[in-house]
Amino acid sequence: MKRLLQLFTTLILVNIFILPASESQAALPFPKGWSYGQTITVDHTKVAANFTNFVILINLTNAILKDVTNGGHIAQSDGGDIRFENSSNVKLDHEIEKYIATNGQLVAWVKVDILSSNVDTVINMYYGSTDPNKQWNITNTWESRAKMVCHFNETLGDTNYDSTTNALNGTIEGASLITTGKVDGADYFDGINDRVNYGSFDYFRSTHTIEYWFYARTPGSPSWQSISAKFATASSVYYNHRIRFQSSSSTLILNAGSSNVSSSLIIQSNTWYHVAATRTPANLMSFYINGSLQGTTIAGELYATAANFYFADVNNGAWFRGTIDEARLYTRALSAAEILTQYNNQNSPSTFYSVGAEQRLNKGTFISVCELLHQGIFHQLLISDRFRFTFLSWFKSCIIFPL
Ligand SMILES: [Ca+2]
Ligand SMILES: [Ca+2]
Repeated sequence: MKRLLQLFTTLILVNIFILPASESQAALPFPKGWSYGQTITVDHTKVAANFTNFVILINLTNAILKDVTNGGHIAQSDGGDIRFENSSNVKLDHEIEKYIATNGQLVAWVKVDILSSNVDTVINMYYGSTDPNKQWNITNTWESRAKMVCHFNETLGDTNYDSTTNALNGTIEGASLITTGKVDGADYFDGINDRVNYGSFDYFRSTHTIEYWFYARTPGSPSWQSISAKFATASSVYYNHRIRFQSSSSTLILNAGSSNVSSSLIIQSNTWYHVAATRTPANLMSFYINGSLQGTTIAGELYATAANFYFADVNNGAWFRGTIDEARLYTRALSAAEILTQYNNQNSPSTFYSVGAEQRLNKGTFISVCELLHQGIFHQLLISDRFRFTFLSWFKSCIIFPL
């Protein structure tokens, strides 16, 4: 043993050499185990206020985001190794709405811990990991006051699934699942007898926000179309909630009990619009289209009702002809700035952020600090400039560093 240590000591630093780095320098602070990454830089001019835990849409298609079996760099065929971090290496929760391994399409919702309206916010997307765990965390992506987040991304079945823990799923009654929505797929309604039924939940009589995208189709009949509605049983109240498209006057109208607000914006057919209605604790209703306030009113008195909430119908009439996508319901009133920022992001993801060139993990420049030939086996203790230590017991000609 003494002889061995002597030999070991003698050989320390005798033969220092530097192995060439196999990849170019990478500026990204890679988490351990991930090999590829890109920066995503949010344009602060598209962000209307400073936010915490703001969920942004990332919508990318890039051949490098195919999975490895299709020639790309994603390790898992469902995109499970895709990981988002802020610039301080704090993991960000996200939901993958869609990932196609064969063409590299990614639709993801990422909860950004700090989103600034003063400076651009940089988040990092990593992939190509040997970690078998799924990196997404769907339920943590959405805040507790989000009571329904339906992406309308289903391609089979008769259910629109809610991504929140509230599980407020919609039952599709006749509507068609189509692949061309505002964000990924959507539901198409024929204006005759198609709808989605969410049951008789009771969120409209207190503080809330409802928001979604819609696309009215020609011909514009019937002339009064309910895009979203919950009927009220008291005849003097009419609707606990309704957003209706009046195709004859190209307006959108929000009903809350006996109160209503009309859009100032002209609503065209065959065009996507984002609509949002909020109710504050003081019962102030605000009505937004494309992030722009259309008007306000004080909500009329509403009564408990067992009527169901529908998209595209109210009480078996005034059917909506068109498409609905990305619907959400919150038990808080989103601010005007939040609604505008969501609109900016979802309406044009590619101008909301810019994506940097792919970076590959720099596995470091390795320096052999200790070498030892013992019983015919060549040993090395190595240090890399990334401060990771590796001990190799291998033949010199076979030095490879799969960090
Ligand atoms: Ca969708
Ligand atoms: Ca039908």
